[in-house]
This record gives sequence, structure tokens and C-alpha cells, in this order.
Amino acid sequence: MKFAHLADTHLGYRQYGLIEREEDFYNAFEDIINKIIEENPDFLIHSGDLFEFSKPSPNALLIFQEQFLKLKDNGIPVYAIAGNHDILMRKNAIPPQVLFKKLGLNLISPKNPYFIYDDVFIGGCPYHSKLQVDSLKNSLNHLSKEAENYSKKILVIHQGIDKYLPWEYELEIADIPQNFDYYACGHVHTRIIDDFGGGKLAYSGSLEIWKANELGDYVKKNKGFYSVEMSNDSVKVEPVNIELQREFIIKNIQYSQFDDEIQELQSYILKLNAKPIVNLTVEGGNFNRGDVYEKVNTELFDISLKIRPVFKSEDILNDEKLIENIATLDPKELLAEKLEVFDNEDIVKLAIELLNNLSNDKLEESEKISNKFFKEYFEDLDISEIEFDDFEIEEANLFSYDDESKNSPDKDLNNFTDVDNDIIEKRNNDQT
Ligand SMILES: [Mn+2]
Repeated sequence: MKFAHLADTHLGYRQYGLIEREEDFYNAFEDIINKIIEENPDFLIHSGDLFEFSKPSPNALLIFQEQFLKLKDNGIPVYAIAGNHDILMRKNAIPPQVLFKKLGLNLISPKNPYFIYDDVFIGGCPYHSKLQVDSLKNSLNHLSKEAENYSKKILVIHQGIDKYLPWEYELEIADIPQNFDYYACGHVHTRIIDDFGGGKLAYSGSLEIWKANELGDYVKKNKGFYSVEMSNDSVKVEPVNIELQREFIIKNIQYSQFDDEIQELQSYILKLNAKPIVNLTVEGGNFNRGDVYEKVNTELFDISLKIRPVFKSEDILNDEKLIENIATLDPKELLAEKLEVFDNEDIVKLAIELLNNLSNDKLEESEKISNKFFKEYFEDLDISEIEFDDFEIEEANLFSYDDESKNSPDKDLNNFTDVDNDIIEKRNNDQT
């Protein structure tokens, strides 16, 4: 039995506001679906963040519809869950995947937590935020029991796990039931294949370079999907790569070699098939930014899709060295230090959670965290009651997306949660 695993396609993402980048994602998606059809798997699993927004543009919806119908014509069923980008954290919100249920998309949701394909159990959960982790753990344990009688078991999730995302995770690796053969994960945009339980745990990574800091992983491991071969006693995961049409260039130039290096870069770019995105840093020496900027533009503007220049003259570099020497500049450490007077770990935890959420404009989440803290500390309430209330709210908020659900009026497009962005950045910073 063979299946394909794909995740984090983010259809509709318009990087740097460029229509060309939106189209790059669509083209990459089409390439991937063509490759999947070539591979002819028994089915395809999509582990969430199918779309960039929970209210995708008609273009993004149409691209998915086309490719989905192509899979259907080729007899390849699709199983999917909603990721954090697909879900709007509002009452009665439904993810866009629901639109394709009647066309045959198998949407794994709290109401339909698993499907059976021959002797294969395919179960999973949509994205759960940190606040909903207890309910997520319950669902995982429930799925683990339901799966027991099947010879092949697949778990589909869209979460950060501490082992792979130590800065921002919802699940600890120990929270995950061990009796599945394949863990089809989404959320982390880098590509990971690991041994877990008796099988494999895998993040197939994002479709395209969603953030410039995914570039390192892309250079090493490419982008694409996983082809998974499953027999009764083994699981083999084979990455299948697609070629991205456009290059992302990251180049550091010493100002003393500026003229030569910029010429070299220009002749490199002229050989490419598509205009690249150029992340250019000019550093060292004392130079006038305006002059350098003008030269960069003259040489590279017409032949690049986007130039993202950073100028670090000698003075700026010296300032940076000064900052590097101050060990406690990590805002989290500074916060913790300030709050030592309270001698209360919960207060430090609250402050750090608020910092994380507020720096990502997650106001609703922050409000929830604050209210919960306030109730636990200052209201004479049974904590178990609060947990129960939270659970009820979650159920209403997230998990009622069957076809009959009513959509709530006028939701704000800017309210989508943008977790990955920050996570991947932290992860990469952490690694480098
Ligand atoms: Mn994502």
C-alpha cells in the first residue's frame, strides 16, 4: 500500500505582495499534484494549511478545485485536516476544506475523526491551540483506542511538537500515542522524518519558500511531498521533490569588493530562467547607503523580481557587536528577571505567553489567557469548572464545521493566526 503525504501548501499566499509569488505557489502545487498522479498512490493525505487564509480568494479555491478534481479523475482519494491557517478562531467558523466535501474530499474533523481505507485506519485532529491542548490529548487517546483493531494506522495532525519546535509547541512528544505506524504531520515548514513508536513521524514541509528563513532547509532537503510505502511490518518514507521555478538568493557582499561582487551577481542572475528574489547584505567599510542602494538598483532591479537589501556599514556593525555582548537581551529572560519579585512561576509564564501572543497580534488568545489567569487567581471559582467552560467554548468555536453549520457574518480577514511565521523564525534562529 502506498500513499502520498503533503502539507502546508498555503494556496493564496502572496509573498511581498507580489502576484508572481502567488502564482509560484499555484504552479508548485500543480507540479506536485502532477508528480503525485505519476506516482499513482492509493490515496493522498493533506496535513493542514491547505490555504493561506481561512477565507481564501476565489483564485486559490479554483486552483485547489482543479487539482482536486484531477486527483479524483485519477482515482486518488484525498484525506485532509484543517491547519491553523485554515481555521478562524471564531464561533461557528468553518474551514474552507468543507467546500470540497460534496466533491468527495474526506475531511477529518471532530465529527468524523477517522476514515477506513481497506485495512488502513486514517484518523486525526484539526489544529488545536495551546489553550485547547487537553481536549487534543483526549482526542488523540480516543483515536489510539479506535485504531487498535486495524493492521495499518495513520495519525494526521497539524501541531508543533517540543522535539522539533522547542520554542513554540502545543504537544510534547510524550503526549502522542505510540501505536500508529505513520504520523502525517503539518505545521513545521522544514522537512523532518523521524522514528517514533513502531513507525515514522514526518513533516513533509511547506510547498514553496513561505519565509526566507526556510531557504537553508530547502537547499539541503528540497520541497515536495513524501511517498510512503506501508506493508504489515515496515514503513518506508521517500521524499519526492519538485523544482521551484524561481531562485531565492541570499548574498553577503563586503563593501570593499562591492563592484566586482555585484557584477558577478548580475551575470549569475542573467543566466536564470526566472527573475529571482535577492536578499542582499552589503557590509563593512564606511559607505553612503543612498549611493550603494542606487548602484544595486541600477545593476539588479530590472532582472530581479524583488531586491531586499540590508546595509551594514562599519558603525552599524560595531553597534551590533555591542548588543551581542549583552547576554540578557533575550526579552523572555529580561521579563523573567523583572518578575522575580513575585516569586511565582505562573506570573512569569503568563507574561511570556502574553508576549508571544501579543507580538503576533493574537488578541483573542491573549484575552483568553489573561481571563483564565484572573479567574484562577482572583475569583473564588472551582478550577475544574473553568476548564469545563473553556471546553464548551472550544466546541462551539472550532468543532462544529459540518455542512449544516452556519457561518458567522463578516469576519475580519486579518484575524487569521500566523503562528508558523514566528515559529519557523525562532526555530531557525535557534538552530543557527
Ligand atoms: Mn503552515
